[in-house]
Amino acid sequence: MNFESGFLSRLKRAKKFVFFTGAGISAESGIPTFRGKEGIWNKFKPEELANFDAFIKNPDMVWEWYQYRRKIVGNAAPNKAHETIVEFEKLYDVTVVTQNVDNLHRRAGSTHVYELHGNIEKNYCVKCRTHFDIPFSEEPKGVPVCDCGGLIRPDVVWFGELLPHDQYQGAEEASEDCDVFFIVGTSALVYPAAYLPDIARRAGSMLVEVNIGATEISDRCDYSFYDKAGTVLPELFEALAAHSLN
Ligand code: BJW
Ligand code: ZN
Repeated sequence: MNFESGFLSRLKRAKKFVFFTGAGISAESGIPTFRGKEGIWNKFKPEELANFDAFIKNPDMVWEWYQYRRKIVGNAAPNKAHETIVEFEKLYDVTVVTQNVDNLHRRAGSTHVYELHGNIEKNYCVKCRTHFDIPFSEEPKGVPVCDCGGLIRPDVVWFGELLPHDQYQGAEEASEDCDVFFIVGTSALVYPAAYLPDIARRAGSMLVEVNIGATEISDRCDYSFYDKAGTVLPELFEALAAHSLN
């Protein structure tokens, strides 16, 4: 991939990077995205599964769906895109803001990660809020139940639920104070996460999109690179290392 010299010079001079990521960055790890041709929501309807009412109405079915995804995530490993973001951390002040629940950024070694939509490795009781670690290797038959009688749910954010305040606040602050804001593998359709690129842009940051195709946000980006994140990010990192300022 060819990167303009002016673009590389701007990156080279920058200090603070935010990587705002979505399901597409984990696609090359074998984790399906939500929307689009290969998305899991072609097979399962979000309104039936990703909200609290659906869970209360049919907890076993929703748990079964998460068990299916827990298994995929448990068998997945970070890919080149996650790993390259860790490489960037050696040269820049990097904050990762992810909508993903798969924990792959931390597993790759990123140290500064905000998780806007929770973490599928964690669970809590809807009644007493006790947290439970249920290893991926465990496969409860039907929805697990707490000692207090409450149902145990995955610690993820469903439609109509608030994002974890500390995570969103941290993400907002990082977006307001960065030089370069990368948007990697997200359709940028889900709010309030999708406000962050505009917050960064208004604060003067350069927006750089990496996606296999154009999205909602493409028109507002300074640069868009249309290929797999596991291809673009390592190539960009290499080009940057080879680029000298004049
Ligand atoms: C690749 C690739 C490769 C593929 N390389 N790229 C306006 C303002 C504010 C809120 C709203 C609003 N309008 C509506 C709302 C409400 C709602 C919302 O946003 N709805 C929209 C759908 C319209 N938002 C909410 O309900 C949120 N809460 C909230 O607003 O609280 C306030 C409130 C409270 C009470 C009442 C009312 C308001 C919560 C949102 C929670 C989202 N949760 C999910 C599920 C998480 C749990 C789980 O995993 O099961 O989060 S939904 C799902 O979408 C998941 C994702 O994180 C999120 C974003 O998806 P993402 O990551 O963008 O994936 P895809 O599949 O859409 O895109 C993948 C991309 O990758 C594609 O572009 C591909 O091309 C690309 N790609 N391979 C590079 N190799
Ligand atoms: Zn309980």
